[in-house]
Amino acid sequence: MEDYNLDDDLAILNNGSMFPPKMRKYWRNRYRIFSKYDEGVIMTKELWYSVTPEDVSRFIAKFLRKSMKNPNSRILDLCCGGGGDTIQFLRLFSHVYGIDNKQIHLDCTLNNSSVYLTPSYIEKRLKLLRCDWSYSVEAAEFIASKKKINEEMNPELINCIKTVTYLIEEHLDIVYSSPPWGGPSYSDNGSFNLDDLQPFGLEKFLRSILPICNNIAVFLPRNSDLAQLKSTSIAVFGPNFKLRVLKISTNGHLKGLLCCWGDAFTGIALPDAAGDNC
Ligand code: MGP
Repeated sequence: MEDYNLDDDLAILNNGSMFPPKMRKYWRNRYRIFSKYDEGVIMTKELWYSVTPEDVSRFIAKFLRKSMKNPNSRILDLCCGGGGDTIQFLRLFSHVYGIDNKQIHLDCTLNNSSVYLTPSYIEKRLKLLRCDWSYSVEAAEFIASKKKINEEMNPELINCIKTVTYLIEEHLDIVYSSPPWGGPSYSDNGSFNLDDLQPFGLEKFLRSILPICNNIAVFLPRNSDLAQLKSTSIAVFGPNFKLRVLKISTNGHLKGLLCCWGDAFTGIALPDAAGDNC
């Protein structure tokens, strides 16, 4: 930790005294983020401000599981980060896939999952894939064109084509994502512009997921522009779009919006949240 570089979002940050002032709230909240934090959780600097707190991810996992009729449902955690959501999905879903563009984050997801669950349980249920999703639209177009991969193509594109092909064959039931919002300053300018999500704005992000699944749940900033959410839904799914928005609060404090597009989520009663504070 002596060489810790405060500018490096991918540096491991698990020492409270190293936290920059603006990030100390995350360190103070570490046991709300991971109740088993002291049992070996590992986080990068970027993960501290983007990971879903445990009570929120437990609620999200219960709601998504309730939305599925098939007991062997398959869920993809796209941009799985430090695994906060992946861990809760693993408890309730028999097949969980995690994608991130950074190997260090996949390593954190695997490590943090093993703090909560046994290695054999994780091995049976979890598949982690490193993939840069910013190539996914190009990858889907390539797959649709039925062209053959040429080894001179960009290696990240080739990897993404292989990943998307694999995901199509796995017949996913839900794709969930809590994508990067651009860091802690997301709430500085009043309403959040959904074009600022990464790796794509919301419209392109939803279109990038549709080739692999029709049920999509995205965790979005609490200050998201709701008019833009509606116009984006119409642009992608047409005027009869099915969108369910859950406002997720803990202790009366709004944390974010769980936005769910697809038939699976309509008419599903909310799970009992009393024990989860959501
Ligand atoms: P926050 O607003 O930074 O914290 O994030 P909090 O505790 O509400 O701060 P306060 O000062 O307003 O009291 C709220 C929640 O949003 C976090 O717990 C994360 O789950 C989520 N979150 C925050 N950021 C910056 C991101 C992000 O970039 N990506 C994703 N996916 N989630 C984020």
